Amino acid sequence: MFSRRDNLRAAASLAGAAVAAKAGFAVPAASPARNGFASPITPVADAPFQVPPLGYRYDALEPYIDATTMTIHHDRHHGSYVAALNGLVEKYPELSTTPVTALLADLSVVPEALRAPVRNNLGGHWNHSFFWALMVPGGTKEPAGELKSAIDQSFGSKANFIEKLNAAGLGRFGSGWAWLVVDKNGKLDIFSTANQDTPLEKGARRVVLGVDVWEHAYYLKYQNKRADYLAAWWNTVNWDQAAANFAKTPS
Ligand code: MN3
Repeated sequence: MFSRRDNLRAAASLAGAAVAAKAGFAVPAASPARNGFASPITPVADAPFQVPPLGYRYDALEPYIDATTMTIHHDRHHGSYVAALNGLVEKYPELSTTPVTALLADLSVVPEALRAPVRNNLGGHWNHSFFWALMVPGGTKEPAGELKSAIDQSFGSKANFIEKLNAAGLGRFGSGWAWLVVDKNGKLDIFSTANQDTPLEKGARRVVLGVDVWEHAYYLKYQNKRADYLAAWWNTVNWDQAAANFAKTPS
């Protein structure tokens, strides 16, 4: 799938992204050549919405998440949300000028006829952009600093926390996500959202961690065994990114 040149390019971008992720910087804007793939959805250079690059290779999360799943998930699923958003901008220009998080926190400002597609596609874009940045090859093993203390205080231990978040993901009937957030009272909370609904809509002050439990995130490798996918997924978590999400000043 990759030429040698693409592999070298991907390796170089991986090194840069790892440094950026460690420092808690946002993932840079998409460059389709950078990941060395031909996307089925042709990116438009000046389109208002772009799929952010993974920051690591498609096979970098193996054996936990396979390269084919990552490729389809990132390029096609996320790509389709972005393509739909760029189409929606023509009908609703404010979509490209209003901060994404503000719109998702209060979808009532979106004209009613466009609210469902904005909820689904802007939610899908935000959720997946968050998700790619939350994973890193090899994981970073352990929460650190204030996030570790907060998890221990709220859930007793990291193991108990993981059990509760997995239960939220397993309990989601159909498609959705499981989240760790800082709620409006400043407390850690775990819940699940359906479809591409975001935790922002539920009033989360900060979103710390989240996992995609749509079948498209795991079916090729794990089939119907969502529990096995969830157990494996923890090996990919970038706890440094989660800690940065936790520490972020509320906007
Ligand atoms: Mn997904």
